[in-house]
Amino acid sequence: MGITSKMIGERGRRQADKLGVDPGRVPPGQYLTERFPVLTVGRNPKVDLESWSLSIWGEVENPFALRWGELMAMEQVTVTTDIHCVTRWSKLDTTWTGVRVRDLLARAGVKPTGTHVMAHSDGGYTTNVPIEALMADDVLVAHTYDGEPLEPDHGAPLRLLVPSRYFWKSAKFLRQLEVMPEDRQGFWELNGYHNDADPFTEQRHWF
Ligand SMILES: Nc1nc2c(c(=O)[nH]1)N[C@H]1C(S)=C(S)[C@@H](COP(=O)(O)O)O[C@H]1N2
Ligand SMILES: [Mo]
Repeated sequence: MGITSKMIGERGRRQADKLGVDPGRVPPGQYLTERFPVLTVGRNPKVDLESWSLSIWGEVENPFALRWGELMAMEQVTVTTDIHCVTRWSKLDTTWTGVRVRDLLARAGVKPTGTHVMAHSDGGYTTNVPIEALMADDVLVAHTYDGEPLEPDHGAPLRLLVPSRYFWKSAKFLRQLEVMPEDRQGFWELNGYHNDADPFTEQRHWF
């Protein structure tokens, strides 16, 4: 008999038990890792912070682009949260610093017609998230992990962090947040991953 999702999930819960943390924090079919695996389609982009910008556009009243210094001048928050990758690793208590996506969207003024956001990365990676999911306290555009600037492999200089969804929704090398009037699928969503990606109900794949 092969390794099943249930067996892996039980491993994750046993690990949590051992660590003295609530096993309910480990979604079904996940195991805990202390490492920080790297999953990137293609190469890391070469980034020049002088010409770098983050654009918020689409169904908004005031589209804008922030240069690096302007982003850093916004309110910075640090969150500690768990992350879950569809390849079955979860990492507890990861600490990130950046700007709340909620604040960026408020500054842009989302029109009533805006329902979803497409995150666009340097290099063409995309992923879609409902606006509602981006309003949470722990959803950031993050530039710092564990007190250190993001490493290139983890998305430097800036990545999206959406802890409530499988980690492919947390686009690395983030450059644009496009507010959309309807849902549209991103890179992995078009390639068979689930549109919604809730780890706790194992929304891994469409089929
Ligand atoms: N731009 C970009 N962002 C991306 C990816 C990617 O290939 N390109 N991979 C996603 C996937 S599938 C995962 S699991 C996480 C991995 O983040 P990590 O490499 O920092 O662990 O990044 C997500 N964000
Ligand atoms: Mo992933």
